[in-house]
Amino acid sequence: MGKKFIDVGQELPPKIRARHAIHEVRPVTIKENFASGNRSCIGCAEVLAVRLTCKALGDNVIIAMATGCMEIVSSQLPYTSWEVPWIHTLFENTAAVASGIEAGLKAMMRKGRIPVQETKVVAMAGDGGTADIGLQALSGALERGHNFLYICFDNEAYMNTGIQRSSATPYGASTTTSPAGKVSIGQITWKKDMPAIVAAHNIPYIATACPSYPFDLMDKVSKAAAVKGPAYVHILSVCPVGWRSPSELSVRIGRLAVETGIFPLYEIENGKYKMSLDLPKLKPVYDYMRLQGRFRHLSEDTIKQIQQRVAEEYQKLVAKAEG
Ligand SMILES: Cc1ncc(C[n+]2csc(CCOP(=O)(O)OP(=O)(O)O)c2C)c(N)n1
Ligand SMILES: [Mg+2]
Repeated sequence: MGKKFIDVGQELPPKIRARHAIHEVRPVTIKENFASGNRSCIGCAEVLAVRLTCKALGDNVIIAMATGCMEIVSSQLPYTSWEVPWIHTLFENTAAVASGIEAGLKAMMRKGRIPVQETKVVAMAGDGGTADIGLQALSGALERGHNFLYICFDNEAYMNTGIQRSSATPYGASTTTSPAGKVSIGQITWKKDMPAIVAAHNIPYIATACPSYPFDLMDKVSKAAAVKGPAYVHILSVCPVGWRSPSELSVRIGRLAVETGIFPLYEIENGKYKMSLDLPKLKPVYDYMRLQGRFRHLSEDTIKQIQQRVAEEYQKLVAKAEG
């Protein structure tokens, strides 16, 4: 609960007023709005990301969620993990549904049918739902300038349907539809740069995050939710099943993704890039890749090629932040 969620003319309970006074910037709720007892896999970093996200969002939200792992694990009838209003959407229309909810709320407030309030509409989807099938709905919603937050939980493949590649799967990763073997190294395309695509829409706020850096993640979600207009947060979510990694290493692997420069943490605020961490020297990508079975087959040469690309992309990003 925080400033941005306060209803106009509505008196807050004293406890929340006190908390609000302390947390001017990051009004994180202590309540769990994503309940435990869901069906996520052991070591799932995505469910951790959703939990942290919900803490940062507070109570006054409406969530539209695409089909994908998080919807599957949280909404098996007759149970639900959601303590806030939540609607399941299709793969292709999450951002369109969020747009409709936001426009509907606005119209109802204008007509005096509901009190004026700052309910935040949040769309959530996986990498398949964002970078592939839901891309046009997302682009449309960003371009129309809806007041909503879109969060991509990126586990780098279509995981709930059996580890099929998406356009966010990294180069060289073996998946069931890009299997490594005699004729292929696995995924032969480079990961689609979703934050850059979103940045091309010139929206006020974009950030990347990872649950291995929980406070950074919550700060960014909280900041994004406070934006008046479209905001986008892209969250890398380690998937031990799909990445063939030990479940107890998910947090460490997420940290390595950041420390190697493979998944840099940064923000773009009104067009201005800002790196979230000062990393004087990147760790070798091998440190990250060796812990994951999906890269096990890669040759030294391919890893070198990936290392070079990662270093180049990271430098480009740092140059944008410095420029
Ligand atoms: C148009 C359409 N195609 C295919 C499916 C089947 N489907 C449901 S979820 C899913 C994969 C989701 O991948 P992603 O968005 O990355 O989420 P994850 O499961 O990895 O969390 C697929 C292919 C569908 N529901 N709708
Ligand atoms: Mg996915």
